[in-house]
Amino acid sequence: MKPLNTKFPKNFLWGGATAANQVEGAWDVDGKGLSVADAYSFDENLPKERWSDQWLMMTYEQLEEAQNPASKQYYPKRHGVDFYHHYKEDIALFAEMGFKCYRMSIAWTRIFPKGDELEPNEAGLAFYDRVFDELHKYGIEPVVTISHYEMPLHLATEYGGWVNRKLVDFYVRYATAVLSRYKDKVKYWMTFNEINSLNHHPYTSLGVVEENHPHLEQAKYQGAHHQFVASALATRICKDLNPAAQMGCMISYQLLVPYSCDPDDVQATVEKQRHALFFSDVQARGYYPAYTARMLAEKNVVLETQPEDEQVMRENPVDYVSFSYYMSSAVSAHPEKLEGAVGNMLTGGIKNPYLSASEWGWQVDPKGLRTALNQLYDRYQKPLFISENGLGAIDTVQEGDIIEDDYRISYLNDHIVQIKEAIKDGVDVFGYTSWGCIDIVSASTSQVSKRYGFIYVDQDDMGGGSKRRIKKKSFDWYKNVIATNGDQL
Ligand code: BGP
Repeated sequence: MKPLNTKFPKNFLWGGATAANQVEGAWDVDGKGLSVADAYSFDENLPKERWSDQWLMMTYEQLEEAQNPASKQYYPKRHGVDFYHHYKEDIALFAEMGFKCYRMSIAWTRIFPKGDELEPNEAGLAFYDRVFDELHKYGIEPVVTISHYEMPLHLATEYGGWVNRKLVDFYVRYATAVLSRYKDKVKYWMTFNEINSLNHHPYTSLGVVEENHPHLEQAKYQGAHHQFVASALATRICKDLNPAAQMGCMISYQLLVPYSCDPDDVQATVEKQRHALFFSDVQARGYYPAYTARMLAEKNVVLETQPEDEQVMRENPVDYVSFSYYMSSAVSAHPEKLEGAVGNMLTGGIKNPYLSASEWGWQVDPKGLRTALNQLYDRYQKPLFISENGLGAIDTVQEGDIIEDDYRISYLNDHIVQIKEAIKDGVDVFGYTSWGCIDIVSASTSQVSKRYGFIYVDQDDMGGGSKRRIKKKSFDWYKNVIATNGDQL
């Protein structure tokens, strides 16, 4: 029997997380092509409470316009916060906090600008060589997401995105290029970011433009099947190149709780949670779970598969399961009866009256993280990695560059306390990277003003500003958490 463990493991991977399209900027530098994230704007005239509902579905006209180099329309993500030119300074700040790891993604379009080229772009490969070397200079382990909402735009417009089976070949070509190039520099990989988020935004996840798919559910789950096959193939390549490397899957985990003890609410909750975990079920176990047939039949989806798919998936499950955790929400079987209780599109759930919410309506539930860790560990019996957790908030710079983000310290501290509880419960969790360790562009709202970082970046939502980096109060707080390995919370 495992002994009672009351502390974080000695080699616990404390760190922070970003994504290429949200942090790098340099959207058209050194041969990089346009990604779906580069052609993704936001409507700043939407009321603030709807900011999180801005996974805007691009139309083909907008996508065509975005590809026009003379495009005048503003795309916030193209700016990131210029990590591309500031990476040495930023990594030195991560090292000052004592990071053991840094979760990041490789921009597919720096390696294959359009996605269907035969040979990779050397300038792109060389950039990530420099980043990994800089991280290792400080003893920081890279944790790399191969695809994080930034697939080549050309694969969306020319091939229709992941619905097209050709995407498997293009992804495998890209994954092979980076897995072999960095096999001695990267030990921890993830195949796709939040592979289960296609229900929120098929465009950024699958390169699927809604207007072209009268049967959107079919497109989503056919695209997901192709991603499952691609993920299994990448896992096999990863292990062939370096048996010591670890390949993980990554899902968005939102704890769902029944709005009431009404059996209908309970069943609706179990079903919705299961459908979110369907994606990690497939990648962690290597096969379609028993409930798949009913789930797809109810969505009127019939998957097209190749004879070899089942064996490839079964032989190549991932080594670990990682997930993002921000919030929880309640589920009601009869939301129409709950006037005014419905959460925003991103949460999709019903507001839980026992919880507070962030300025973007994300309900804050630290104890839900302990529940999530136990649920996932019981389900998969595989090591877990928390690859995103953070509070998006409006930060204010006072006289003398003082930024008192005590609200962020409270949010993160409360969640880390619950990770420790889960460790006492016997859960094997080996790392935690808080989301947006430096202020970056928000995925759902495209704003920098939804700030997550320990490090403030002087940049506004339209890409203006000095890009100067400023340590917030949470910078030294997190430095101490890491230095004491989570003993002082
Ligand atoms: C997750 C994405 C991250 C990040 C995070 C915060 O879904 O994996 O890329 O964006 O959400 O959300 P947002 O940036 O929309 O505030």
